[in-house]
Amino acid sequence: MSNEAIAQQLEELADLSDFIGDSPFKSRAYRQAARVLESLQTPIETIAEGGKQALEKIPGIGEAIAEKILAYLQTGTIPKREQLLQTVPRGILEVMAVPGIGAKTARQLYEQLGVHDLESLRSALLSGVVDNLPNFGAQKRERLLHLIELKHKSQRRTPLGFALNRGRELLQVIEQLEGVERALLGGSVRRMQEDVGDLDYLVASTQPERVVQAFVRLPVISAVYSQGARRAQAFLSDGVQVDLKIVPPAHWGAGVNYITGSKAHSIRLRQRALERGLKLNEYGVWRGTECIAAETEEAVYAALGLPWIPPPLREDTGEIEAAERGQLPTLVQLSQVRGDLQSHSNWSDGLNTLEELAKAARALGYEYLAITDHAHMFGGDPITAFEQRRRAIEQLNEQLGGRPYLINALEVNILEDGTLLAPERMLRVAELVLAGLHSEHGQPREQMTERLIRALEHPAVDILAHPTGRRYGKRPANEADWERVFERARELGKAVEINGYPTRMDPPTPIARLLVQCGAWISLGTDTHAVRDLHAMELAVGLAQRGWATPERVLNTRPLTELLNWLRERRHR
Ligand code: DGT
Ligand code: CA
Ligand code: CA
Ligand code: ZN
Repeated sequence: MSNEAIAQQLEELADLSDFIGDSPFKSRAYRQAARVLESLQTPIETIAEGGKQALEKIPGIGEAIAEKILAYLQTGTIPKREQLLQTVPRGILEVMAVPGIGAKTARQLYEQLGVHDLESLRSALLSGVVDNLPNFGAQKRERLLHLIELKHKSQRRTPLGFALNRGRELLQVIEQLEGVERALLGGSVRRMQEDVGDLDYLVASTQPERVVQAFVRLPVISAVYSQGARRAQAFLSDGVQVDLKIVPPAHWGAGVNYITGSKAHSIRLRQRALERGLKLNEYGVWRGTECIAAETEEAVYAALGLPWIPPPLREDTGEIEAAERGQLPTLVQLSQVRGDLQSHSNWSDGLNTLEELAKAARALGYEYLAITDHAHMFGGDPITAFEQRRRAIEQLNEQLGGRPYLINALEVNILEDGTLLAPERMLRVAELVLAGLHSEHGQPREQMTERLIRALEHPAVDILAHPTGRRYGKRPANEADWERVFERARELGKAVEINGYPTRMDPPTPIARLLVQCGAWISLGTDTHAVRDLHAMELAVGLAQRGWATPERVLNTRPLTELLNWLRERRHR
């Protein structure tokens, strides 16, 4: 229960009082108290330990509000708010939270048009029935419609690969704002979650209001949804939601920990603090009114008796227990990746030549790059074309001195029955073969399991590519008995891919975790179809980290000679 959460309940109580036409003095007092709480660093629970009198000593908090806070701390809600919600539809709260909709407008909308939540507000604005209301001009309708459409769009989730780029651009802009000492992009993006709801920024500043003012005026901000003394919520023009939160520089670490989440992880940390007679909030770890850790995340975790936990693990899926036992995994890092094991050139459906790919891989410092053109996309006589590509690769390897070494590889489709769509001769000549699903998705689980296992068992296959076949906005993950599939890969000494292509990110976190637990080799691939896609290795690594992967079983942390040995070993089996 954060100070901010109570502040929000008080705001809502003020809205509800206004809506039913209660005394404006009351709602003004609630709003004032909310602002005070928003800026209060000490956990309100700590102050409440001194009883009602202690709360009343806070400027802006009188007896009636002190009682409400105490009730909230005991029951998790303010009774008066609950009581009003018996007579007013709950959705009125979100209607009144729309900037520009006060009590009068909300009441008109409700009584005359039945607007009782954001969806019905959206319909009323779209259909134009609002024009019948007094004092509801076209300008007001357009302004609200713009806002509501952005809010509506913001419900969609964005693939990490896109959000990360947008988020970093905006981070640079925020860092330049007057009064900003430090800034960080937190939330699900920092945890490298495969898709993200919105962008969450933390800023360290001694002038929070100045930062909020500058932030809401940024040209990239299309609409501001709400703003407070140390926070703001706004939308970019395509409806991506941006949350900003500001803490004093000395409280940076606690703020970072808070903004990074996940909520489930934060809840566990708060519980842990309580068990130790401490409190954790966005400003620090507190013993009574004394803040004992705040400046760095390490200090916050240390105060709770834990080592620092890498953000991709912060999902309350065992990381706190592992940290407690000193058994956190040493996660694979991007800097350890020596090459990319999935890329497509213009010999199949890629945009770039072998040379362009090779040079881009060299610029990334790679030792090797697997050119995994689709076996069924070689034009003319496929065997001849494949042979031509082999020679082109050999020439380039000579020309570039093997930096990076281009691996003469293939990606082959797994057919409905688990056989491969490629001539045996191509499969024999290729140095490395990926097998992947590209058609007949959505088979029953048992059939899919057999199909994938059969493909893995083909002697030429080295790596099972993008195992679940999911694509954002296109199709969900296929179902299969993943433990069985991965176990078979492990027995055969083969690898399963973690694919970082922005719209794939395959397998999703829980299945990536199973893969790591099973102990099969893991291959990181970007599925590059244009040189810029090579940067998606960062996403593949992030997903591997979310699966708790350590470098030992990640194939492409191996030097080239070891990788080639690995390939030859299985060829000779
Ligand atoms: P998303 O945006 O749905 O992809 O997921 P997150 O994890 O970014 O969630 P979001 O944006 O709602 O919140 C960002 C961070 O702020 C979250 O990871 C933890 C923190 N946070 C937000 N609301 C609460 C809350 O009610 N309690 C606590 N403890 N932390 C919160
Ligand atoms: Ca977020
Ligand atoms: Ca957020
Ligand atoms: Zn392709």
